[in-house]
Amino acid sequence: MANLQQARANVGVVGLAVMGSNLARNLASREGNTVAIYNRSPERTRKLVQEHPEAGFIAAETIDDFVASLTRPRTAIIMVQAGAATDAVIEQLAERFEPGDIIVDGGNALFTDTIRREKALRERGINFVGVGISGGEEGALRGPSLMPGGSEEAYQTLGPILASIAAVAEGEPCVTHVGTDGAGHFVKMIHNGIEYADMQLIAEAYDLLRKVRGLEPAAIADVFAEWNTGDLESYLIEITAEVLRHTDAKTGKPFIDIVLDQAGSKGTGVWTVQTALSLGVPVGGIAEAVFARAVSNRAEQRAVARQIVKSRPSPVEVGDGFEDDVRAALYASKVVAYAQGFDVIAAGAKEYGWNINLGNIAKIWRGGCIIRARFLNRIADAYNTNPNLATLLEDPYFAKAVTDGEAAWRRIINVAVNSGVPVPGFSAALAYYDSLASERLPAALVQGQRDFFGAHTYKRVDAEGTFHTLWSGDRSEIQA
Ligand code: NBP
Repeated sequence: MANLQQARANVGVVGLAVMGSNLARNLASREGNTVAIYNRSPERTRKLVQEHPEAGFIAAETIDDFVASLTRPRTAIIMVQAGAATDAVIEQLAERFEPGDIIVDGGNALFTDTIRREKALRERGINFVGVGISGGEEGALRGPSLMPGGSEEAYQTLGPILASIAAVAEGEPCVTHVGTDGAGHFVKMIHNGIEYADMQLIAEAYDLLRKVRGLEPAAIADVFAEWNTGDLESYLIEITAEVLRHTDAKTGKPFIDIVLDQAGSKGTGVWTVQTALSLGVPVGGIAEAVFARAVSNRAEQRAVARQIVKSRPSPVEVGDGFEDDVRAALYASKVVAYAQGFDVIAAGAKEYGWNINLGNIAKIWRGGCIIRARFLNRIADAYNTNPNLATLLEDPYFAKAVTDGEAAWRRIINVAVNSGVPVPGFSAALAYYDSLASERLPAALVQGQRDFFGAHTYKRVDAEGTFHTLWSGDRSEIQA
């Protein structure tokens, strides 16, 4: 039974591995918070209390004691492994919580799981909030970007707590109530998809500077450091320079050369693309980034192909403006990848009934998270000026950014193709741009083929209605 005299913590954290313990420390360091902590294995709880006496944690070794230590409405943030572990902890809390209490899942849950959990708990009178947390363990400790979903009622209590721990960008906490039920986890998923694309595009720029221009990693680090003073300024460009400048202590070689060229992933990129596919939103720039990691992991196929392909193109000779061209191609491709990501958010909002302010999403990504960047201010401005943009590329700043870079973008893809350097991200982004900008697409032919073999019908450019041609008959047209 809950002993009300013990209830002193305004928030609790369940799950004290790296993310949970850092988030608990962050919460405890902010004025006004008293933090209860609980972990399935008590050793983790004891260690955290011992190592951080300054936090003044209220430590519990049983879930009953944990629940009893929380003031009402009870607010508990779960930071355990996504999936079955999260369901198990939710149930333990839900059995003990009362109507109006708040269970928060700060793990990387799939948004459809969050929708399901929120509905089930709402029927029991309990608020359930899925919060996307970006920024890794450092962000959890010092200030992450936070993307909460759930009800307005829950946000009344939770909002100030989250604002107290979030990163701050230009004086504003990087948190906003994204939308109801799974909206927060949905937006976090798209954040990660965009992150995949951003990283891949940077990697392609590096590859061109290395293989075509022939620069050494340290010199490329200087190029990225220089780019980080302009429009491309971002955390990812900054750390790229750091990684490229690093030397392996064991061999004395550039660190980049001793790392196996096979990139890992934890699944949020795949979720983004799967979701975009099911919503019918083209996200080629993001999808190619996910596929690029998959190709990198096909070690056996790569080995076979290297044996079969005897001759590879030599790098094309390039002139003085090459670095600038690569920068322009990178920026234009990045704009496309972000435009695609925001398109999925808009489509998700429509499909799931979320009222998402896209400008606010850009704002909360300016600090704390992996894709934090100067240019997110531009995206926020674009959506604040016109919340109904058909595409980010319609905004005058981005339209100009892409058209200004277009010639360089085409030159770079040309050089890459002729030099045999794969640039799936750059190419997919340009193909998307060209598709949007084309007067006519060959989709008309696809539609003709569909009508031919499957009587799928078509529309005409010059008349209302739906039509079918009697392909196996006299080829006259009928109204469908
Ligand atoms: P892990 O994902 O490694 O999970 C370990 C924690 O889950 C431990 O506290 C463990 O308790 C607990 N746990 C497990 Br496993 N099964 C449990 C069960 N059946 N009942 C109760 N507790 C259980 O921890 P993490 O890396 O700190 O990540 C926590 C969450 O945050 C994950 O959902 C992750 O995806 C998400 N996330 C991680 C990052 C990141 O950068 N790492 C960023 C953003 C979000 P034990 O100590 O008793 O085994």
